[in-house]
Parts: sequence; structure tokens; C-alpha cells
Amino acid sequence: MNDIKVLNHAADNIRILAASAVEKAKSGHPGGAMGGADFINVLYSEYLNYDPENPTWVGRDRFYLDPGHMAPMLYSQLCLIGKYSLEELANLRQWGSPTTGHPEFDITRGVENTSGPLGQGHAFAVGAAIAAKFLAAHTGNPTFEKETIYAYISDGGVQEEISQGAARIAGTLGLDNLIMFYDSNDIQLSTETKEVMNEDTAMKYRALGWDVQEINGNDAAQIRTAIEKAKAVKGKPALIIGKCIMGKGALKDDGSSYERNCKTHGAPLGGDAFKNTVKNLGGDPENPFQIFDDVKALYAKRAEELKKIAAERYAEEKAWATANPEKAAQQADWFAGKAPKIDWSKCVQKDNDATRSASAACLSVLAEQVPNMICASADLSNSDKTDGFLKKTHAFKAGDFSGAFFQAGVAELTMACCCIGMSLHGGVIPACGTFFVFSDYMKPAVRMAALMELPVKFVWTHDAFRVGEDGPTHEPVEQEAQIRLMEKLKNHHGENSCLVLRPADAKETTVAWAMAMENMRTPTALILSRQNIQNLPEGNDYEQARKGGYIVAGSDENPDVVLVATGSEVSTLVAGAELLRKDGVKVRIVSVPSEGVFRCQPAAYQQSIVPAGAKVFGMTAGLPVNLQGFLIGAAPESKVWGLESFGFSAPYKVLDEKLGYTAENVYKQVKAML
Ligand SMILES: Cc1ncc(C[n+]2csc(CCOP(=O)(O)OP(=O)(O)O)c2C)c(N)n1
Ligand SMILES: [Mg+2]
Repeated sequence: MNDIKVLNHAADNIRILAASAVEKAKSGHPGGAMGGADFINVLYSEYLNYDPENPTWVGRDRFYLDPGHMAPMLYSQLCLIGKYSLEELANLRQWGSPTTGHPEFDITRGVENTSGPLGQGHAFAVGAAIAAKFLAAHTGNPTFEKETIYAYISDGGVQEEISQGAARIAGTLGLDNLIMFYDSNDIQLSTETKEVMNEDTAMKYRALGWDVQEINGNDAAQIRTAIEKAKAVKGKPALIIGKCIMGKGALKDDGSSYERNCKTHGAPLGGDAFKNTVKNLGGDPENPFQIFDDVKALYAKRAEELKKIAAERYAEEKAWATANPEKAAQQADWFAGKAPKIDWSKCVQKDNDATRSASAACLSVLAEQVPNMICASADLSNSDKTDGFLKKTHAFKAGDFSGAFFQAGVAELTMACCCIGMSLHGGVIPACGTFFVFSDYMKPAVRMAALMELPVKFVWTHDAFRVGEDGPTHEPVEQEAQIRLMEKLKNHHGENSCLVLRPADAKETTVAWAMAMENMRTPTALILSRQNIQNLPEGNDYEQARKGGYIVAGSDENPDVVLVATGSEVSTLVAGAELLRKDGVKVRIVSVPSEGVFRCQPAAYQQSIVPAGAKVFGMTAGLPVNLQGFLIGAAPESKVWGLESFGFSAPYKVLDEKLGYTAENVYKQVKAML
């Protein structure tokens, strides 16, 4: 047992470092960091199990920070365990420094998730806890049973709506490997919390199936006892509500208390206030970036303990691996993030099928061939056709993670964040489905998946106004334009931050799913039709879809016009081309499942598909902007037929007629161009 005095000294050390980093950066959030220091210090000095030598150890405990603005707390803590140098800490928020304004996913540095958008971080933890349960059940490796997932949430995260979804899922699935600390300091950015929340948070979480403890969050002994109790809880996730003091130990320039003050949320303490604070906490204001000797000793001792803990766990893992060599080899591949080998010849597509059904055929193959895949749906599996996967497995339930399907309930953002958390944990490949129009509820998570370069698969069906009778609330129009922006946005590796595929028919869907499964470097979005789609012409070379855009079979040499579309509109162009050919017009049809991928091809290839100066006619069921890129450099008569309204309520064939998505209209529009 560590001396409480030393623990308190270490927490003060964290407070000094956090306040100093913000002071030096002249920007950042000291108050929350100072309040939360006691919890994170007890966690890291006594409970969090990891291997100091091997940051990617699969069986490590994981710590997911929700309030990214508390970066100074995390970095200061990670400084105490040697993951950051004091110099790096002193470079908080500066160009090129690893101590970015908000933490960015970097396992080697001990940062398990990017955080900043409040709420998402703790939902990642829920996903990670699910992944650990899944891996325990599917590998039998005892290490996953011993893994604890810690989450840290603040007032902002509790206020975010996603906390309801995350708590519901964790409670329903009985995630007893999840321990969440709520830094309840009664203060937020602009007000005291009482101005915006009047709830019994403990009762709320109890009602959602959690074990809840309420403690003084600045009392190391109470924190220790609470973590012990939380670890012993069976069948439920555990919440520790810690009443913390915002800006603990902070003094103003006149020496009076600067605690519990909104002003310390997001600004340096400033000048004499900073100096007084550092002195008050036992540091040297002239030289504040220091680790006290007793704190060094505390963490040196912990490092020794961790070596022993890791060695024991490795021995257990080794015994399991020796007894289960095939599973062990498989597990190594899973955590290496290798794309699974899939025999797509087993995927048989029906002619003229809806691409959502074609996706079901793919998912059925994946359920059989990819043992570490987890598929989810937000209560639409029979409609978004993730049931192709579900039919080959069963859903998770409390105490039973032998299945591979995650029923998320009607909570798209929660579902997406849980899938991201699974991916962060590692070892699994998550996919999740819902209607494309509700991708709007998931965008903040998709953005985080793209930023973190996580290969989550997003399956979005009912891709256009052909949802028909459901009316404009359910008809995606501008959604494709929005998600395609992520293809234009580059990630830290200079690659398209997301792969977005809208296949043109059933067989192109198989290629799209193959591309999705091969893509382990970024998220993938699949945009799929509700309605049946006529197959592309006989002899179509579907493998060409891998280039993002290609010439569809049956196209004419030396065309008078190049017709361009994605998804089901390609088949409308094919029908329109029949009419044009009767008039002697030579037509090329180009299917562009991903303009983002197409634009990555050599210029010569792009030119060979859509030559400069060609007359181009594009057709999209979304905003015209989806295809307007193809008008650049094209003949001036070129145009895009798109939709510029929310859509209307009517049977989809009526909408096709009324909105001009017919062979006849393709004929009419193109004739007017020639
Ligand atoms: C989704 C989202 N909305 C708004 C913000 C901006 N923001 C950052 S911190 C914060 C207040 C958070 O208060 P609390 O969680 O209590 O943190 P504390 O002030 O206690 O450090 C807000 C509104 C954000 N980061 N994410
Ligand atoms: Mg707060």
C-alpha cells in the first residue's frame, strides 16, 4: 500500500505540471485537470495494468478519456510513467509537438483514443469492453477476462445525449469489465452545472443497470476503495461518482482561493495566480516542470510491479497459446490488423437484386469466414440487411458473448461510437448498419473514425428518394455529398480519410464489400439501395470498380457522350442509352462507385474514362454536386441531373417519373446537349 501522503504529493505534481503546461502554451484547460489528478494518479500508480515495455500488449487494461480538454491531466500523468518527456509537456499545443491540444490516438504514448467531442470517449470505452468480452468468448485466451476498461467522464459527457445510449448498452449487456469515473465538479465551461442539470445522476445510472458509488474524488483512500469495490462487481458496469474540486489547489493573484471557478476551465491561471498556485502545491514557479523524487520512486515501484504482473499474464497467455496454437496464430493476425482472407466465390448474387440484399449476401459470407467480425444494427437489421450476418450467428447478451451481432437499439451515434471503441481495442473488425438518412446522427463518430484511421465499416441502405412512401424525412438527398467530403479530406497519412462506395448493382456490391474488407487503414462507407436494380450489361468487368470509376460493358467506341453515375442511377443511364442508340448516338457509360478512389488513379487513366472536352451527362439521386467534379474540363454543354429538394412522399416509381429519373428523361436531356 502506498503512503497516502506520497499519493497526494503525486497528484499535486500532476496539478503543477498541468497548470504549467497550459501557462506556457498560453492556452488550454487547467481547472478540470487539477481536479481530476487524484483519480488518475491512484489509477495509474495502483490499478491500471499495462506493460511499460510493450505498449500494444493485447491484454492491457485500457483508459479512455472522454473530456479531451483534460489533455494536460492525461499528458502529465503519462509524463510520470515516461510516455512523454517534461520537454514535450512544456511544448503543449505547439506545432509538431506530440502534446496536441486534445489527445490524439497513439497507443505507443499511452493515448488509447482521440478525444475532444464530449461524450464519444466514454462510448468508445463501452465498445472496447464489448470487444474484450467478445475476444474472451471467442478465443478462450484468459487474458481478456482479466482486462479492465476504465473510462473517465465529466459533466459535459454526462450531459451529452450519447451518455444515455452508452449507459443503456453497458447496463443491458452487463459489462462488468467497465469501470467509469465521473469527475463531478459542479462546474462547466460557462456556468455551474446546477444551471443546466437537476438530476440524480447516481439514481439514473442505477436505473440503467449500473453499480454506483459516490465518493470524494479528491480523496486517494476513497478512490482506492472505490476502485477495489468496482473491480469486484459482477454482472454490471461500475460507476464511481467523484465529487472533485475544479482547480484544486489554485490560488488567485491576491492569494485567495481560485477553486470552483469557471474561469479555470479553459484559460491559463495567469501571472501571479499561476505562481501562487505552484507554490501552494509545493512546486517552484521558476522551474515548474519537475517530477518530485518521491513521485519518481512511486512510479519506479509501480513499474517493477507491472513487470511482474505482465510476466505472470504472459505466462498464462503462453500456456493458452501452446494449448491452442491455431487460435493463437489467428489472434496475432487479428491484432496485427491484417485484412482477412475471404473466398468471395462463395458469395452468390441474385440477378437484378437491391444492393442492400446483395450486401446481405456478402455479410452472410463474412459471418462464416471472418471469425473476428462483429456486425451491429440500430434496430433495422431486417431492413438494412445486416441480418445476412445475424442469420449466421446470434446477438450478444449479458453473460453471453459467444455470438457476433451487436443489437445497438435505436441509437446510431452510440452504435457508431461503440464500433469505434471495438476497433480501438483491437482484435476485431466492426461493421454497423442503419438507413442512410440517419447517417446524419453518426457523422461526429464517422469523423472521429476517419481522424483515428480506424477500419470501421458503415453500412447505409435506403440510399435515395426511392424510399418513396416514407417521404422526405426518410429520403437522403444531401447525405452522399456530405460523406463524400470525407473522401476529399486527407488523414494524417495523406490518404483519403474515408472510403465511400455506392455500388451500381449486386455484383458491384460484392466488389465494394471486398474493397471494404481489404481496407484496414480507414473507415469505409457502403451506400446501398432499397429497391431492386437491373444488372449492368453482360460482360461487365466488375473488378474495374476497384479503380473508383470505370467504363461499363456495352459502351460504344468514340462516344458522342459520356454518361456518369453512381449506384442505381447507372442502370437508369443504361436504359437511357438504349433509347439514344436507337437514334444513332454513341454512348459511353461510366460507373463511379467512389470518385475519391477514382481521383487517386493516374491522370492518364482518369482521362481514358472521362476524356477532357467530352460531352458529359451525370445523373445522381443526390445533390448535383455529387457529380459536378466530372464537369470540370468537360464540354460546356455538359450537365448533371440531380435532386435539389428534400424529396416527396409517393411510391418510388412515381417519384422516378416526377423527378426525372427515367430512361426517357436521360434521352431527352442528352439529346438537348448534342
Ligand atoms: C460535443 C462538444 N460540445 C462542446 C464542447 C466544448 N466544451 C469543451 S469542455 C466544455 C464544458 C465541459 O464541462 P465539464 O465536462 O464539466 O469539464 P470541466 O469544466 O469540469 O473541466 C465544453 C462545452 C466539446 N468539447 N464537445
Ligand atoms: Mg465539470
